[in-house]
Amino acid sequence: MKKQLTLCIIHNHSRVLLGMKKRGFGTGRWNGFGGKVERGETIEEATVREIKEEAGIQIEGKLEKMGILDFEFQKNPEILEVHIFRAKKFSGEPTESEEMRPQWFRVDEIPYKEMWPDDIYWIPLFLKKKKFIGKFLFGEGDSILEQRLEEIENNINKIRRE
Ligand code: 95L
Repeated sequence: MKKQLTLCIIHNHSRVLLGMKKRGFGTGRWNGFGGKVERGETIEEATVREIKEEAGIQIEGKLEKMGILDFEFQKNPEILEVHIFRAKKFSGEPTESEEMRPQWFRVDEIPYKEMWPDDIYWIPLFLKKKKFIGKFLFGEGDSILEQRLEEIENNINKIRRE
């Protein structure tokens, strides 16, 4: 059984908005904004809700679906299916929450060393507006044991995945 999660990065011109995770899973890393999809909610609705909760901003305009990545941890049989979105327009001012401290980064100064180790592989595709699917298996200390990442053509929803 897979658990569905969302991940949204605001990407506007030469900057991206990331958040320093202050508690829970991934504490101490710069993350995108997101979380669990709740019952009765679409993946897009969850994406909008989570970024409002975590960064205090309202997505305006379109959410662009960029990829789906499956994450598996050796110690946990549950696979996380993470739906990755790009948004450009928003209203409000990014504000620190109990969970996240938002900060803008220039796209050529993304702090990969303080991020999840898979980010260095797929964020460059994301920034080039390429769509992708993949899978990462993490071992001890979040080392990457296996990885698959492929760029795909449009229409992400029509791609059948194993
Ligand atoms: N910007 N990237 C993330 O926020 C990110 C990247 N990789 C992950 C891998 C496993 C996981 F559980 C979470 C993330 C994650 N939040």
